[in-house]
Amino acid sequence: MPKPKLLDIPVIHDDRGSLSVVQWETMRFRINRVYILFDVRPLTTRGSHAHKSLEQLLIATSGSLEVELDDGQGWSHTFVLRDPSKALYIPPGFWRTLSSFSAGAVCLALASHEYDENDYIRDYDTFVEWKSE
Ligand code: T46
Repeated sequence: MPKPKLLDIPVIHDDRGSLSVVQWETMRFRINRVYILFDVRPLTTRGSHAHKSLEQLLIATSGSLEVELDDGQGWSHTFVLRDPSKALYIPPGFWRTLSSFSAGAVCLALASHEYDENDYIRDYDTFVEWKSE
């Protein structure tokens, strides 16, 4: 089973600034959807769900946020995203909680599938039960 991982995104620096590139060698899946979280209110928590099949990369393109991942079987870890040259890979089957968004934080999400509410598990007890099946 794939594990969550903070991946390095190649960055090209020159005297005009920096350009980070996500391409196939960074990806672990084909992108079918891109969405952006922005204008997040202070102290807001987002996520609080798991996906059955969806794989994603999350990148803080501006500001910072925390992403807590929980496998429903005793493992959890909080990743801090604050660098556009890092992408958090989230495999299927992890409960995610996004919090501590800084003012002006922008989170880019690259997703393996189109939006499908049937892929979400939004109740934690149901998630733990699903993981133990
Ligand atoms: C995830 C975290 C990191 C759509 O209609 N299309 C979309 O592509 C998405 C992502 C959402 N929606 C609708 C569904 C809800 O009515 O937008 C509303 C807010 O979605 P949600 O409450 O799921 O947003 P977050 O920020 O809690 O979660 C999102 C993603 O849904 C989720 O896959 O992993 O960001």
